[in-house]
Amino acid sequence: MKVALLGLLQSGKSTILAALSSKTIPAPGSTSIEEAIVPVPDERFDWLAEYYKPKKTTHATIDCLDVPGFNFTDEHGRAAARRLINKIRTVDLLVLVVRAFENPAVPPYRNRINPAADLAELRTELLLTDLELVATRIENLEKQVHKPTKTQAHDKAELALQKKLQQAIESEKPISSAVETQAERKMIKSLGFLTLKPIVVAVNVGEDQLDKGFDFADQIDDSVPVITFCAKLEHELAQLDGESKAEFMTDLGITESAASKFAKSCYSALNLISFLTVASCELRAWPIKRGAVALEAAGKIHTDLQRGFIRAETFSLNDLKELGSEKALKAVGKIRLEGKDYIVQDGDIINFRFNV
Ligand SMILES: Nc1nc2c(ncn2[C@@H]2O[C@H](COP(=O)(O)OP(=O)(O)OP(=O)(O)O)[C@@H](O)[C@H]2O)c(=O)[nH]1
Ligand SMILES: [Mg+2]
Repeated sequence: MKVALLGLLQSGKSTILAALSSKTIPAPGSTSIEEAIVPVPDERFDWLAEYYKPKKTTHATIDCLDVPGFNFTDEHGRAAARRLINKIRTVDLLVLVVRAFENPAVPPYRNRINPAADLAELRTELLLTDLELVATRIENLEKQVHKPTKTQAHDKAELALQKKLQQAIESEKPISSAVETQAERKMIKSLGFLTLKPIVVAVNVGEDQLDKGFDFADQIDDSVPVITFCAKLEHELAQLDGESKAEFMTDLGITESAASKFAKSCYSALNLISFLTVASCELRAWPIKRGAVALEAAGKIHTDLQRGFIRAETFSLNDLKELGSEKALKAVGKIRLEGKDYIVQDGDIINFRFNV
C-alpha cells in the first residue's frame, strides 16, 4: 500500500512523517520525494506478540512518500508541482496535509492560516492537472478513433468516457465521482488520475489546538477521513520510550497517537482490514481489502499457498483471550476450518494448510 503526503509549502509533512517512521527530517527546501515506511500500530498484534513471544514480529506497514510542498503562487512553483505530481501517479491514496498551526518562525503560505482555503486550493490544483491529462488523452483519441485499428471500438468507448470525465472536472467534481463501473475504472487505471484516488485530510494543528475540530463538509463528503495532530509534539513524542511517552501524552491530553490516527484513516479510506499469521516463529499482520476471501489472503503471503490451498484454520483473538490457549479453542471447536471462499474478518488469526 503506497501513500503520498501532499500539501502546500511547509504544512508539516516531513515533520509528521519523521515522527511516524523515525526517519530524519529532510533539510528545508528539499526538492526530492523521500520514502518512509510507517508501521501500523495494532493492539491485537501487541497482545499476540506478548502471548506467543515469537522470534520475529512483522507489523503491517504503509509505504509513504514525502512530497516536497507545492507552491502555486508563481510559474516556477507550478512547474515544479506539476513534475512532482507526475511522479506520484501510481500511489493508492493521497494524504492531504493542511496547516492550522501558528509559528512565527515559519511564514504561512499566501500569508494565511486557513486549512479550508488550503484544502480547496490543493483540490483545485489536483483537478487541473487531471484536466490537462484528460485533454491530452481526448486529443490523441480523437485522431485515433478514425483509424480502422483493432482497438477502434475500445478507443471509441474510452473517448466517450474521457469526455464524461472532462465534464465532471469542469463542474469541479473529482474524477472518482464520474467513474461508474469497474470496466470504466479499468479503462483509465494506467493513467493514474489523482482525483480518482481516495483521500485522507490531515490537519496539522498547533500545540494549543489539540482539541480543535475541523469540518470540511462543504468540500468533501463524509466518507473522507479527517484527522488532526500536532506534528511538532508528535515528533517530540517519538523520541521518548514507552512509559515517558504515555505520561507525556496524558499530560498533554492526547488520547490517540498520530500513528494510530494515520493508520486507521488510511485503512478506512482504502477499505482495508488486517489478518494475522503466527507461523515459523514469526507473528505477522497482513493488510487486505475488506471482503477478500481466504484464497486471496493466502495469495498475499505466497503464491504456493494460493495454488495448493487446502483450508484456512481460523480463530479469533477474543476467543483466544477468553479460553487461554489454542488447545482449549480446538477442544470446543473454536478453530474453524474455512474454505477458499471464506470472507476474511478483521483480526482473524489464520493458519493456511496447503499442499504443492
Ligand atoms: N509550531 C509548530 N511548528 C511546526 C509544526 N509542524 C511543523 N512545524 C514547523 O514548520 C516547518 C516546516 O515543517 P516541515 O515538516 O518541514 O513541513 P513540510 O510540509 O515538510 O515543508 P515542505 O516540504 O518544505 O513543504 C518546520 O520549521 C517545523 O518545525 C507544528 O505542529 N507546530
Ligand atoms: Mg517537507
